[in-house]
Amino acid sequence: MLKTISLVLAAALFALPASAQNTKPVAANQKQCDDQFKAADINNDGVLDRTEIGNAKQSLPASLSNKDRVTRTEFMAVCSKNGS
Ligand SMILES: [Ca+2]
Repeated sequence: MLKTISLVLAAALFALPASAQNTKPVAANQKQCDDQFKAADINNDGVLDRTEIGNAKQSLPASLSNKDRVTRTEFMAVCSKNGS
C-alpha cells in the first residue's frame, strides 16, 4: 500500500516538470524571438543588414551582433537556443 502511494507520487513529480518544459516556454520564446526580429528588421525584407544589426545590437545575441547579415532563420535558431 505504502509502496504504491510513493510510486504514484514519484511518477507525478517527474511527469509535471517535463510536460511544463515541453510546451509553454518554447512557444513563448518563439513568439518573443519573432517579435524581436520584426522590430529589428526595419525595412521588413526578412534579413537584418549591417545597419539594422547596428541599430538592434543591444538586443541581439552576441554571436549575431558582429555579423554583416543575419537571416530570419539564423536569428530564430540562435534566439530560441539562448532564450530564458
Ligand atoms: Ca532588413
